[in-house]
Amino acid sequence: MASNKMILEASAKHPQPGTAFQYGTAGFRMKADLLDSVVFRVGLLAALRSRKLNGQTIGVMITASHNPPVDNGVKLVDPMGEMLEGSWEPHATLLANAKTDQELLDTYNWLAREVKANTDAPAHVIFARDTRASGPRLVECLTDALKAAGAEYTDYKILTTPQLHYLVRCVNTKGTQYEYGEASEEGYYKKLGEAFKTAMTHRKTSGSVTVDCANGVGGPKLRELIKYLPRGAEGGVDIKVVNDDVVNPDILNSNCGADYVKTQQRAPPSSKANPMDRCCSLDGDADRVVYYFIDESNTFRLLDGDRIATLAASFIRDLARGAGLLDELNIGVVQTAYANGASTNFVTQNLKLPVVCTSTGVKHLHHAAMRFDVGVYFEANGHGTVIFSDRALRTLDKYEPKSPAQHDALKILRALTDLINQAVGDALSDMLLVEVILAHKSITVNEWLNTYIDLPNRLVRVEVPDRNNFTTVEGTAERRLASPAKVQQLIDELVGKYKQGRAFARASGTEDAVRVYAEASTRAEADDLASKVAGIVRSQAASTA
Ligand code: G16
Repeated sequence: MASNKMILEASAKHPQPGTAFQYGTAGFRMKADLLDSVVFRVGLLAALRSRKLNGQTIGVMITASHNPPVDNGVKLVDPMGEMLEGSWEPHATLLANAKTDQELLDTYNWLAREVKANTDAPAHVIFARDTRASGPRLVECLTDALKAAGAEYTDYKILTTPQLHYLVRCVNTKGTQYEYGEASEEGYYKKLGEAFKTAMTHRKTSGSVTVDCANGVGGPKLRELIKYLPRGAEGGVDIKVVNDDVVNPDILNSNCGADYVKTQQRAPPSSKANPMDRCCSLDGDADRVVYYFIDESNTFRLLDGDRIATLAASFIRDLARGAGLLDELNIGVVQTAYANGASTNFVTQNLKLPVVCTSTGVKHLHHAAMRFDVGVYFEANGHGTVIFSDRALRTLDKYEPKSPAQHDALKILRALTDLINQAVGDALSDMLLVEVILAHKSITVNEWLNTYIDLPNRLVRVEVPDRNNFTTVEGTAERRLASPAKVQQLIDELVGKYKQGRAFARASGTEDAVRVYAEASTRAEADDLASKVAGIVRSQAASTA
């Protein structure tokens, strides 16, 4: 049972450092040294959230994903494995910013009354962390809070972020009609392994896939997953694991990983891949994946989240048609402003599927995807998944195929609902999905690339004195800036001068920077547009500092 005295005493061990915190794109994220009080307070909130939801299990993940090793972060996972409900984010920010222990306690008790949570009711929390050196210390901050708040908890130690989301969903759906799987790490591997085997019936992958694990948690977890996958000759996949050193935490995300590959538009310097070898990179907590290869003229070719989205949408649409279910299932694609214009055109014009654009952040895409029976959502940076609605699952379950071809298509579709992580974007599951699709379509990475031609694009990170000065216009999916004054007008005037030009700037929610994206008809123009917009951002940031 929680007591005010216990919370006060425990909080005194984790004083607020005088920093202003904000629950951002993916929870709290910053230098790990500053996070003790934040993680403690997130623990209190997790207990409150569980109590509000009648004791359902809430997840807490300690990770800073693609950020450098000195950073860390923490985010909450809701009962179905989705991100914390948006209306609770300000509660997290409020608790994190309480200046003293007494103010924290008062805020906590006020919040409990406000959300109508009984602080004596049962609370259940599970948590995990990535491989960062600061993880164990932050776990202690978390458990101090959970003990003080009287919550029952389970420490799942080191996991990928999507594995924790999976576990949260399994625990909460156990014994219900929505039962998701066995609530253990092994259960996760078994579920993916079996679904992959079914989806690969009578198919073979061609060549191997080299997986760069960003020297993060994805490395050891992928090695474990491989044990549950069929071998090459039995419809398996030959996976070469690289950059999987988690002994030295300082090399996490360093010159490798999905974020490096996407932003630098090059393979990790350590890569030993030969031309045309199929490669992919995970990020530090294995919730993003991008594919790439070096072509015969030694040019780097990226197959990012947009490419995975178009590949998955086209495959699922074809399967739905093959099963005789295309008219029954409302399939759609969700992207963000970072999606290459050519990918959006491909989906609407070639695949004839609807596209929705949302703000950056998985939570926004996930919610938009839930409005479809089959919602394919990916951010260009490789974050995404495909979600099947209850109606879609019931349709697939009840449908009686009318021919052997329909039977085969239906079997694959059903397997995909298990292979694809329904809770959140999952690099390991997405990678297996891509391998399945390439095997079914019998295409190489080069043929995948040639499905359509990307508009040349450039992503630039601009460091500014205060990124909070950059706010976007509501309802524009972060494609237009509201402040600093005039900056959007300057960008518009510039963009008009470039053929097929498009550019936008927005404050990052995970790093202290403004991101600039630009695309245009040629590489030189895209680079030029990006650097000029970055120049506008820099000068406006300086004049408002
Ligand atoms: C997080 C979010 C993603 C987002 C990325 C970058 O990814 O989960 O949705 O795209 O940050 O966000 P921003 O541009 O706001 O910094 P991750 O993989 O770092 O957790």
